[in-house]
Amino acid sequence: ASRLAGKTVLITGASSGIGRATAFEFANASNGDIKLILTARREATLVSIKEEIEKAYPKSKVFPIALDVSKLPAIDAFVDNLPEEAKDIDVLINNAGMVHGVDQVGSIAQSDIDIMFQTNVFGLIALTQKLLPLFKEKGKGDIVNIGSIAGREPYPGGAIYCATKAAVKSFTETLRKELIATRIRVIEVDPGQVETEFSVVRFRGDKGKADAVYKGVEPLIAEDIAEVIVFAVSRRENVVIADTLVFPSHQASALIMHRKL
Ligand code: NDP
Ligand code: 8X3
Repeated sequence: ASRLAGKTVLITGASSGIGRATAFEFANASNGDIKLILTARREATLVSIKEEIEKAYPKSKVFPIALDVSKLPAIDAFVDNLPEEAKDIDVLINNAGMVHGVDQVGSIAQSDIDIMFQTNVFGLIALTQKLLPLFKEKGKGDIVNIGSIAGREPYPGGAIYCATKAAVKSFTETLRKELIATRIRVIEVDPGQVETEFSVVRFRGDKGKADAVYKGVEPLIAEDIAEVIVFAVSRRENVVIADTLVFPSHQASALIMHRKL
């Protein structure tokens, strides 16, 4: 049987991009023998993903539940009110994240700073803290945090986003060290360039600007990262894929890209 058999997986930011693809990849890799709790702000989108997954994998059970991770009190309520059959979470995928703008220091709107930190850092920390007692009680569990090349190599125009991802990296490494005596695995996956709604959100819906990011390059697709996440979670219990940096072949750092124009 698959190492994923019967697991309950909670994915944040499952309405789009990497989170959505990860939901499908878990269903696929477990041959549907899985429970998926899918969260994001867009509940209707989650409901249609649930329908699609349960149709393709009739054994699977998907719980689409609205959660805005930037609203910290909502995180407590969300976990406390999980349906009984979804409470016993084995895997937490902290994927929800976003960027706003390319403004340089001195002209970054405070509201953008707040929303990036609240979503990418405070939400991730709060949800992790909320689920940790459960994992400790079970003596095992997987926590997968989605960082970024941006957390390793900050770039002009990315001060806040890069700082949020550096914070994720630091938090993740601390957690792994603190949990050394347990079977709780702390895993970080750092993508390079992936074409999702990420750039559309960065440029506040300006599709032209978002498309320009991927002009002349072949970015990763969300499924590429989903495969890495599911690979890491489906290793033997004693194997921790601690840290992974994933680029498309044209990319070698945050800013070094080979563009065919
Ligand atoms: P998408 O914009 O396609 O997906 C982001 C997801 O996060 C959506 O499902 C969105 O759902 C959710 N989200 C955003 N804000 C919130 C919130 N406040 N509460 C709950 N959910 C939220 O982008 P990606 O799939 O690319 O991004 C996923 C992760 O990957 C992010 O952490 C991002 O930083 C990281 N990443 C992306 C890279 C890329 O190049 N694309 C590279 C490196 C890292 P909804 O809007 O419904 O709430
Ligand atoms: C997203 C990658 O380089 O656009 O995390 O910040 S980058």
